Formats: sequence, C-alpha cells, structure tokens
Amino acid sequence: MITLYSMPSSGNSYKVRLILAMLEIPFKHIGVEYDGGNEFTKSDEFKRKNPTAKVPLVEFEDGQFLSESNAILLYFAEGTPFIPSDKLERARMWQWMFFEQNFHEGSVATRAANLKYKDREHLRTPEILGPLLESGNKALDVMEAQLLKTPFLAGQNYSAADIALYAYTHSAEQGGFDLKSHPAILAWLKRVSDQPKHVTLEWLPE
Ligand SMILES: N[C@@H](CCC(=O)N[C@@H](CS)C(=O)NCC(=O)O)C(=O)O
Repeated sequence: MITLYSMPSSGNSYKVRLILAMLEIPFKHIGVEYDGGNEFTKSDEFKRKNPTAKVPLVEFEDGQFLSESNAILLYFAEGTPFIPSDKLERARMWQWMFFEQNFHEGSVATRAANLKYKDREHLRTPEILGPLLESGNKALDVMEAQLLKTPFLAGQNYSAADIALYAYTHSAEQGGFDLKSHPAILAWLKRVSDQPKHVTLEWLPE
C-alpha cells in the first residue's frame, strides 16, 4: 500500500486525499500538521524523502517518492476520466493546474494561511494582506470568467484541474475573499462537491 504524508489542514494535501478517495485507492496516512517550524518536515530523515521539506509526499511500495500536489494528481489521474482524452482539453487542464500554482495558490491560499496559522501573525500587515487580496481576487475573476462559459475548468468535463483548484477555492472565504460576488464559482463548487465519492478536507482514511 502507498503511504501519503499529508497535512490535514492543507489544501495541497487535500487535493491528493481527494483523488485517492475518489479513485478508491487505499493508502496509509501519516499526518504532518503545521505547527510553525514543523519539526517533522524539517528533519533530515524527511528531507531525504523530499528535499523541498514539504507535503504532500507519496511513498510508493518500492520506496520511491513523488512530491508536488499537482504532479501527484496527474500521476493518479492517468488512465482515468479525470484526464481529458481530447488533446486541447487535456492541455487546458494543465493550463489551469499551472495557473493554480502560479496565480491562485500564492494569493488565495497564502492570504488564508497568513490569517490562520499562528506563526504567520507577523504577515498580517496591510502591506502584505492588501496586495494578496487584490491578486487573489484577480485569480478568482479569471476562474469566474471561465466558469461562466463552461461547467468545469478544462471544458465540459470534470478533470484533475477541478480537483487542483477546488482545494483552496472552497475555503477562500477563510482568506477574506467574497465568493458571493463570484456566482459561477459558487455553482462550480457545488458541481465539484456533488461528484461521486467526493470527500471533504476533514476526511481521512480509517
Ligand atoms: N507546490 C507544493 C507546495 C507544498 C507546500 O507548500 N506544502 C506546505 C503545506 S500547503 C507544507 O508542507 N508546509 C509544512 C512545512 O513547511 O513544514 C505542492 O503543491 O505540493
């Protein structure tokens, strides 16, 4: 059985728990909660497994590792309907997954994390939170514009891109973002959470 090192409160980790649950892939879960200066991820033993000292991290049965949430999503999605068969739709799925890491996570997730985690108290200044609100709203506006045109981000079908962007969008209000002004996103969040075998961020395997 694979082992997943994941942070229960983190959206990046949630992406992986979600796809594993949806595909009914059994896994052993090692919870690595953030406590500010997380000892576990900073240990030499963990850094040998993942030099970036971050979770999520998958350990395969043969002792190999895979990190980066979106790479892990694509690994498990391969050969499933979560990767579009149409070439352009598949490229659009990647487009949204790159967007998630380049535009969305660094603003929407970062602002929520600054407000949530105690060791980030010093990052709650107007100089930091103001630009994050602005860039996060821009990212949400980009999603809104797409979701006014298509039911899912890559097009007509649910894909790994929807998993990647659901993780931090569904909890964006924790970062002070107003989702009510983004009705197409709200409708999409419902479509995503209505997918068969969808689980919430709190879900962990027994
Ligand atoms: N780009 C990476 C980001 C991973 C990341 O930032 N992980 C954070 C949680 S969201 C983490 O491991 N924090 C714990 C720590 O730094 O000790 C991914 O998508 O997997």
